[in-house]
Amino acid sequence: MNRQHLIIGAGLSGALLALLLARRGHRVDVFERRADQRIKGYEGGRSINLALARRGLAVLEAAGLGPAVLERAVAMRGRQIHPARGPAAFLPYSNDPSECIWSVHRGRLNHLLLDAAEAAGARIHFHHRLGLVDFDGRRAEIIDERDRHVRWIDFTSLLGCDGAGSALRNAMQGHADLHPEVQPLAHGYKELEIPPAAGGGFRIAREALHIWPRGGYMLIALPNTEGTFTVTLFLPHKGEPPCFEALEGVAEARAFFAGTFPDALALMPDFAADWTRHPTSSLATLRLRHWHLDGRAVLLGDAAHAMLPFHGQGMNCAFEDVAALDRLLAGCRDSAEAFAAFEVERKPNALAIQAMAQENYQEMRDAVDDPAWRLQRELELRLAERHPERFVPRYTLVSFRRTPYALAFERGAWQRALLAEATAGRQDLDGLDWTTLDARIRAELPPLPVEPA
Ligand code: FAD
Ligand code: 8RB
Repeated sequence: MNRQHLIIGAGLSGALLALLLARRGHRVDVFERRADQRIKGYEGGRSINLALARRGLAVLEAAGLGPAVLERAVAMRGRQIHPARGPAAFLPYSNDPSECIWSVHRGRLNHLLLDAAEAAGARIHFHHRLGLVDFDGRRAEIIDERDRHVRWIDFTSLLGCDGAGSALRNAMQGHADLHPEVQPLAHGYKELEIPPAAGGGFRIAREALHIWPRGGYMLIALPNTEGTFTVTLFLPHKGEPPCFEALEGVAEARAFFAGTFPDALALMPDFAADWTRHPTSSLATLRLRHWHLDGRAVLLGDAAHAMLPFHGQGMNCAFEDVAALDRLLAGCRDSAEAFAAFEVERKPNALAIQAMAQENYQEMRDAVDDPAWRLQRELELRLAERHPERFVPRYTLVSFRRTPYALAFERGAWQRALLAEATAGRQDLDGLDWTTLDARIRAELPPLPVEPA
């Protein structure tokens, strides 16, 4: 059957989906609004990195790209906490050295995916933007961004990989109500950079995700292979200072950093230039009731479920979406059936990771200083040792396992309630009733399936 699937967007999910569908022998055309970044260089030369977790890596490995991706990745084995006062502290994510998240270069990862997709036969049309869609006639308006030339292209189905501002989603919404719900975060973000040390090399610990938690806001830094760190400040847009509105001038921004993140400021010689050049951007969670229009169009990745960044799972979730859609398209009778099954499978998981991403902001920016929180972590570790197949910390389920997000969320909620209850009013774990705790865990948490390495 000559199915004409048009993929909209050649970002992370579009490029990977093109690769998988082309390998299955589909004719694949991808339309990407932007220029081919392999020619011009990414983000104006800026190093933007992403945290790749087990579930995202598993999809890349299945596509045969594991070694190429990991070759230039930096392992992040824990949080390096930089408190307001006192020395930095390293909190490992796991006792198992294979359990780490990987900092990967967005541009390089996208190059790799595009090269592989083209090698598999996909045709990627850069400078081509989706405009209007005639869903009844199954024709899509594709606009050449260079000369505004417009073509109408016939399709069997449109696969929406066009990101948080999805044009396909807007077109679908004009045809049938998807019931979109946008939940903006009152905090925005700005990116900065720590350059390499004078003789090359890293100016702060290399194999860590750095966090400067400050209660109402935070600064983070992820390592790049070249010795640089991409730094992100998360802060309220407006209101009681500190907020972005009160830091419009670079002098105010520098004074704020000098008072709040003096150690980080000392590592950023280009602070003033970065602060003025890089925009302050917004964050939001997007939920849709419907992800597809029968067999004619489907949304995946950020287009379907943009999320907050605080669990580092947007790309990982998008890659899982791609793997699921590829499997369902191959296994179902037609695209209507595949898209419906895709939505049923993925929507509960997207909702769960969106909720967990929201929660993890609180956790990153202040919980680390709280003695009650630390006692719960201590108990969590002890219970995980006693029941390695049952009591697995939620962070581990999300980042180092492929447990469906919805199940991680559910088990995490149960575990957290137990931790809170068992440590309530306590200073330490002395005299805990381990027998009862063990019994409750055995009764309520079935063993998790063993995952392939
Ligand atoms: P995108 O990768 O955004 O791709 C969308 C593509 O569609 C783009 O190439 C765009 O040009 C194209 N497009 C848009 N409109 C049109 C149109 N009308 N016609 C044609 N093409 C169009 N996730 C993680 O898992 N870990 C992280 O650490 C992490 N860090 C992040 C850091 C930053 C600064 C940001 C912004 C995001 C981060 N994310 C991270 C989230 C992750 O980048 C996204 O979830 C992921 O890229 C989603 O993939 P996507 O394919 O849906 O969208
Ligand atoms: N999008 C990340 C984590 C969790 C780390 C932990 C958090 C920046 C935009 Cl904020 C953040 C994590 O709990 O210890 N893993 O990976 C990545 C994160 O931010 C990325 C760099 C980011 N994502 C818009 C900005």
